[in-house]
Amino acid sequence: MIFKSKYPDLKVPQVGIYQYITSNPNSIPDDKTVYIDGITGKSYTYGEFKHDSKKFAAGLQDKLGFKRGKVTTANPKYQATELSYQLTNSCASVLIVHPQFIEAGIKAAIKAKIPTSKVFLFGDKEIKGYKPYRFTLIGNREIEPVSYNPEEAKITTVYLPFSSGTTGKQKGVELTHTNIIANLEQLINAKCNLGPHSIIMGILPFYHIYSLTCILHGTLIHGATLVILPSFNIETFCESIQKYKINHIYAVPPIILQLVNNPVVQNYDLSSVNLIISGAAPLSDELAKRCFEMFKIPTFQAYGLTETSPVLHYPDTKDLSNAIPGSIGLLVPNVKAKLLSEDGIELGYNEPGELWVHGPNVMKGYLKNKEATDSAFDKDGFFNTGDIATVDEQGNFYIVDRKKELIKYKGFQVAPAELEAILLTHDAISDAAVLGHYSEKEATEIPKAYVTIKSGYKQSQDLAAEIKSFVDKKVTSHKKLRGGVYFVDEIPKSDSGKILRRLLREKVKGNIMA
Ligand code: 4UW
Repeated sequence: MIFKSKYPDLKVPQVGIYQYITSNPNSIPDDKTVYIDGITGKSYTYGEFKHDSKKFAAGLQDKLGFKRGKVTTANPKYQATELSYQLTNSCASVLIVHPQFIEAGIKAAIKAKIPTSKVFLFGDKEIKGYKPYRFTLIGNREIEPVSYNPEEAKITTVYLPFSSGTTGKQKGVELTHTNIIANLEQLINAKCNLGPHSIIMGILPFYHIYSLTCILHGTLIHGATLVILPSFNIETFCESIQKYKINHIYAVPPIILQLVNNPVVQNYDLSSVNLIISGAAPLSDELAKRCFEMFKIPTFQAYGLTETSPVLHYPDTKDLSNAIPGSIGLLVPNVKAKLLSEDGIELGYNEPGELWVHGPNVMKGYLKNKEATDSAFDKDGFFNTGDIATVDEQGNFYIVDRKKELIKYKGFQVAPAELEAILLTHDAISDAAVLGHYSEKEATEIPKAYVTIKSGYKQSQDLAAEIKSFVDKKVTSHKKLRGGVYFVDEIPKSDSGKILRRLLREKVKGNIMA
């Protein structure tokens, strides 16, 4: 059967994202604080933000000839090869990089044929001849936004985040103005309970869709204030909550684990927080309940994917008596879902099946990848999430398993295919597969490699360690083979050469040599 959202259908505004954000019904005063740097305390008002972004837009237009088109956000910690892949794939012509990662940025830009004159820095210092974008790309006029008619808003890509989908390497996900606006409207109308009173924690990386939509755009559309921290450290995290009276936290499960387990948390007053929403990876019921017991902070989950802008399910946070720990909540407005058995049969209540969804927040497609786009959708336009879910009679969904290849390390995507391709370039390896294993200790999955080796090589702990370091040097931190490298006799494959991951998982249970 098809499950429909319990909320009334919405009419999604068919405009550009700028017009949508600036039409904020909360009519935010220009002198209200929008961003606070949690470390230095430096703050920006809505007025300054509006003014600066219009001047930046003018700079992009006047100095670089930018036209309407695409923006891709990348993980600042990427190694050069990972970044150049994304730059090339997205046809990027300009790179703005954090000074801390300038070396990888320059190498990647050269590989992707971006001239060094088009590489700029965040911050306000010139380094090795590379100039801060704030001094070079800021125009001396404010430009008015490009306006989009409804048809243009629907088909024009506004963001291009990357995701591996159900299989293979990372792909550019084309999200349109309408996709993002629909998702913000869906979030508002799914009773997310944010507003001008909200002081939101900004700890999750902005290049990832969770943060990009829910936190960055969510702050603006609700007229809220966002406290930004550069990276997670439990003390700074708690100190910022106490100092800025943060009341809304968007988190991932390992952050909640730290809150619950780290004794330093007891030194801080967290009483301003009235809600924690966790997403991007499964949060155990026990952890959510412990967090509530210890701090009296209601802790619930939401769910979605890069390809769905991202929010598909959200708990009723206006009336928490309707929200169920362990559930990802209700379908947001305008979303339909179906759960399919292995044989493609539509299932009913309380029957686990693969979750397919349909809604205005679902991506246009994968950039320059018709094959992957076609296989992500069925003939009725439903998109395959690759997750296994159930739904109860009240409409609460639960994620019970994941069918697709993806591994989530602390909410970050790790595509097994990418690590397998690197493993296969090692001299000793004849075949390889990477699986995710859940670590209770860290409340996250960790990637583990299984390899077969060529004749002439001997299985040993030294070789396993050497292979691990060979891969770890080539990838950003969250993709490291934290689970180690193990030798197996064979990687099980289907006739078409696809790795049979479930079978491998069964086979390696208690039967591996490292
Ligand atoms: N439980 C179990 C969950 C959950 C989950 C995601 O990197 P991506 O493409 O995207 C994200 C999006 C996170 C997100 C979306 C909407 C939302 O409201 C929210 O919290 C406020 C967070 O991570 O990875 C998508 C994949 O991540 C897994 C699942 O496998 C999904 O296909 N995932 N949320 N609550 N698993």
